[in-house]
Amino acid sequence: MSYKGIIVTGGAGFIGSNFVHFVSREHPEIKIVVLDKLTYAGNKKNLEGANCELVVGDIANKGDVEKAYQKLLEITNNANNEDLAIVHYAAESHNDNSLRNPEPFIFTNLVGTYRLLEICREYNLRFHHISTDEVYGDLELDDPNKFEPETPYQPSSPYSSTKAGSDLLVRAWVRSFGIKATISNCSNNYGPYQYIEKFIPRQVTNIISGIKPKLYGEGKNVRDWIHTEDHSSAVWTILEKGKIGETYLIGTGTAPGTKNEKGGEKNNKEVIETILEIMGHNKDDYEFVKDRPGHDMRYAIDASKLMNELGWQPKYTDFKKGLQQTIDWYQANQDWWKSEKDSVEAFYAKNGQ
Ligand code: NAD
Ligand code: TDX
Repeated sequence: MSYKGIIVTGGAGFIGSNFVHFVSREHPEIKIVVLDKLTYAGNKKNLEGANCELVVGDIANKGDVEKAYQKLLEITNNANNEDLAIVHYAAESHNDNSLRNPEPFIFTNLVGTYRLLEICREYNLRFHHISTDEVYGDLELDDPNKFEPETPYQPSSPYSSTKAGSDLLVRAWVRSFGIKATISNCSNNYGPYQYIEKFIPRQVTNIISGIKPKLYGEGKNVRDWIHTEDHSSAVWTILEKGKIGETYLIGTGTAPGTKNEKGGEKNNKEVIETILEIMGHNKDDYEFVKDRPGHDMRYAIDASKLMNELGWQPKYTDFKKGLQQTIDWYQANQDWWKSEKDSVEAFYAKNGQ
């Protein structure tokens, strides 16, 4: 499948903007409209150098969604709807925020996804829904199983439950209305442009700012890290070769018992120690803070379906190298995050974190 134009929702956020840069670079002939509300997590600067049109608007607002579609028609010279797609990244994405105020999660993640599905239904547009491994709940540290597309949903937080709900809306719209949609559930991303509330950029910018990194609980929780560039190439592979109605898990690991079984799995303590080491500090120069309520213990993705059926492979298999590049980016782009640092830390401090 080839496309003449795509709408990328949430394209001014972390993963969405990395995807916009990926498509601009790898497929410059494709026209891109970014539909983004520019919440605290969205930043126009993330799109500098990318070839795209930004429509500032809310995915939960029918008029704003229609405006983005009209803009796409305009810049593709009225391409046929069969040649157009919506790639849906926009979300309220932070678990800690969802524990303090779930309301925006309901509007953006649920109502917003509904609005996009409806416009796809009206104009017969291809839809790809970006979701998360968190919909599957969590695993024990010693559980021999990993998440697979068929794993039952068991979300823990307001964030993950609204993402789970949005996935179910997509499945229902495929079955009931024949929407041409696919879903991907990806593990934890790292890389440039990630807002500094999230684990890795928070700790990197803490160290640069002379603040000790903060580890929730005992630091034993495991996340399955993937570089955002690999996430982008996986989404592109699904857009090109994915089967309508299917769910693909995106991660760097394969099935239990196979060679790449461990994928990007690392506990938070290991990640902090690696960051400190790369940045030339003592490995134990961090502090433990109050745990997150309902904190998921472990995520682990089996991405063999994507690898075997669609032939995708990750490129960033050396976590330390990817982390080094990410740290370099935050060091070189202090103007991008410095003005936000105090308010983000004040917010965490209020919560004992
Ligand atoms: P982010 O918070 O960095 O960016 C979200 C973007 O969506 C921002 O640009 C924001 O302005 C925009 N947005 C929010 N509400 C909107 C609305 N109502 N209308 C239009 N735009 C709106 O998020 P991220 O980390 O880049 O995550 C992107 C997607 O990937 C999300 O769907 C998330 O669930 C999913 N995901 C994230 C991870 C991860 O590790 N961060 C892993 C797996 C899946
Ligand atoms: O300061 C911190 N200290 C700490 O120990 C922060 C901010 C987090 N943590 C822990 C909590 C998690 O175990 O680090 C781990 C990662 O935390 P987050 O960056 O908040 O990510 P997580 O909750 O795992 O969710 C992320 O991955 C799945 C994204 O934020 C989601 O959008 C995505 O769906």
